[in-house]
Order: sequence, then C-alpha cells, then structure tokens
Amino acid sequence: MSLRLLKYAFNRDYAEPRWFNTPATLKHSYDVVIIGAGGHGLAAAYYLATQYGIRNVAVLDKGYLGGGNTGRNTTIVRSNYLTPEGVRFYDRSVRLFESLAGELDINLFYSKRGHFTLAHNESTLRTLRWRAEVNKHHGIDSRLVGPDDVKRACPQIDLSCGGQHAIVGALYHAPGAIVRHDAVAWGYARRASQSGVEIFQHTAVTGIDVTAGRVTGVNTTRGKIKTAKVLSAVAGSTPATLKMAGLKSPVDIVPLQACVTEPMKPWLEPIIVSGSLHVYLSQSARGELVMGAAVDPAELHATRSSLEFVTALADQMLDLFPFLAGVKINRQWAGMADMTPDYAPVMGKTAVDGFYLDAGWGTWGFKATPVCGETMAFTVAHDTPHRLIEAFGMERFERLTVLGEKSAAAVGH
Ligand code: PYC
Repeated sequence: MSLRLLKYAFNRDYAEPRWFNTPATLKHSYDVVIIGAGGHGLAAAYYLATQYGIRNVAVLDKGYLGGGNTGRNTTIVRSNYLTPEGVRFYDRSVRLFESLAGELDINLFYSKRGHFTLAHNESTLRTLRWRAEVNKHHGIDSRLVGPDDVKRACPQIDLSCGGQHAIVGALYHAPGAIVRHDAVAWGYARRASQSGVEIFQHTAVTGIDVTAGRVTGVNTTRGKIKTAKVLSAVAGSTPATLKMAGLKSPVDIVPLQACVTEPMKPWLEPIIVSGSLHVYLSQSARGELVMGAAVDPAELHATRSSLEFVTALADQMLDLFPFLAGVKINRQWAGMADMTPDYAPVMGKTAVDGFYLDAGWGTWGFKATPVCGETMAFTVAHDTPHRLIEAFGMERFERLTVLGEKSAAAVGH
C-alpha cells in the first residue's frame, strides 16, 4: 500500500477533495436554471460562468451526474457530416475537444484514431463522396478511399464481408477520435462548480412557470426557484420538459443500444462504421471493443437492452471480423435518443421567452458537447442564437427549412 494512501487513511483532518459542491438547499432565485446535468448542461454552465461571468446558475438533474446519454454513448468524436451547417458546427466541437483536457485539467484519454465509414454498394459510395467534398470545402480532412486502404489500416477486416456485401470503398475521416465520456462530464462539472455554479443531483423539475409568454420560475422536488432563464438539456426527456413549458415537441424518443466485449490485446486502431450493416466499433484504452448497431425499431421511453440487439449485432460483426467468434460480450446498455424529423438537432430560443432548448441529438449528442455548451451559453447570455446554431432553431419545422442530416448517421435508422 502506498505511503500516501496510509497517510490519508489515518489522518482524521484530511478532507477528501470534492469534484463539485452541492449546497444543502436551493437558493430562492438563480439567473439561469439548467435542466440536465449531462455533458451539455454542464458545459453550458461552465461557459456561462467562465466566458460571460454568469455564475448564479443552478444545474438540476433528476438522476445523477452524466447518468443519461453522456454516460451511455460510445465516445466517438467526428465532424464528417453532410450539411455545411452540421460540418461547421461539429468541426468547432472537434477543435474544442482537442484542447479540452488541458483547459479542464483532467485526462480525457482523447485518442485520435481516424474514422472509416464503409460502403458496400455504389449508392452509399455516392453519398460518401458528397460528404467528402463538403468536408474538404470546409477544410476538414475527409476523403474517399478504396478497399485496399481500409485493409491497410485494419488488416483483420474481411473485405468480402462473408461474401455477402463486399466493401467497395470508404469515407476516411482523419480527425475521428474517441474520448472518455464520463471524464468530459466530470471535468466540466468540476470547473463549473469552481466558478460558482451549483449542481443538484436527484432534483427533478416538476413544472416550469410561464407568465405572459415568459419564464418566471421552476418547480422542483426540492422546492420552487425564481428565474427568468431556463435551458433544457435533457436528451430522452425533451418531450416532457417541452410540455411543462407549454410547447409542442418535434422529437420522438427511440432507444439506442450498445455493448462492450471483454478486454482484448490492442488490435484495432481506427473507428470502423458500416451504416449499411448497422454496426460500428472502436477499441477503448482498456482493450474492450465498444460496439453498437441501429436504433431500436419503435418509439420507447426506456433504457432497457435486449438479447435481439446483441445477437443481430454479433451476426453482422462476424461478417466483418470473423476472428471475433468466441469473444465474450461483457456489458450492454441503452440510451434514449431524441430524434427530430430531419435528424439534425434543435438548439436555441423558443416561442417562450427565456426558455432555451438543446435537444434532438439523435445518435450524435456526445460529440457536440463542447460546442453545444459554448454556443448555448452564448445564446442564453445574449438572448440571441449563436451564429453556428442559427440554422438549428425549432422554427425550421414550421418554415420547412429542414437540414437533412440523416445520411451522415453512423447508426442505421
Ligand atoms: O454518430 O458517430 C456517430 C455515432 C456512433 C455511435 C452512435 N453515433
């Protein structure tokens, strides 16, 4: 046992440093209340405090910190989207991620791996070529590559995919990375708390007070709070929160499942995605293969995981990597994905003054964490949408100026 550990074990006066403080009670009023202590809500709180000096902020969560989609995603970061709006937005996120460990002073295990989206037919190749061109136009290192390039980067892959659906090419995206998701949430929480933000776990919001079209307060299981600004960052619970504010939801909730294998010796450097086969995988620093498949086929507000998911996933995965037969699945879980009709997020102001929305992340919310925090903090502080999120407002569904991001999904829908 290390001497340091012994010293702390026998020292009665040693106070374990806390990652964040929770006061015993809520204040009567806050300048901003953020619903949801996931990565997005905590990042917004951090940037509100550090970039705009707005520190009288409460972050509330009905569960525990990072216990929603932040702790349930598969940790992939990328910016190889299809629409110029999506590409610009996620490119900013990748750049923020790259320096985030230093900024938050925490090891995020940010690991740049390169990202291959496989094509098994000509029509997928056409869409991937389109994405590559949009990406290049915005200065992002994405390009179309052939099967040989895939094989060079990942010698274990069976290019014939069991003779069923041979790989005919791929979109290669050099910045593709993985990063420890829970560390991102904890890093933001610690820095936000050090800047004066108060974080309350196990504190559910039960109502939002709206008077004459303006937010005036929030009711919680710990009491009532007065506030003129509320930010909802609650993937999976967005329809419920919107209802409390008297707003119609453009979001359906579908479960997205994932799993990890037992640890293996490192063999997989890049992230591999096949939208057509409905699978994606990467290898974590612990050696586990982190894997997922398509979203569940029906709307469901639940995080149960199923045998059907792992069996279908294993079936497709073995076409790509036959040598994995016999490798054990260690854990499986599910998150609840907020799906919008155009598969792009909904961010910004709403028809209720002072009620701001960060939602509709579908299957790619985690990778937006820093940029979403940054742009939503701007939007809340200035009461005007940040230029990077102007196109993502809720009003686009009425104006039919939708964004059409579905073919940039790593996950089948
Ligand atoms: O969009 O990269 C992605 C992704 C991977 C797993 C779920 N979404």
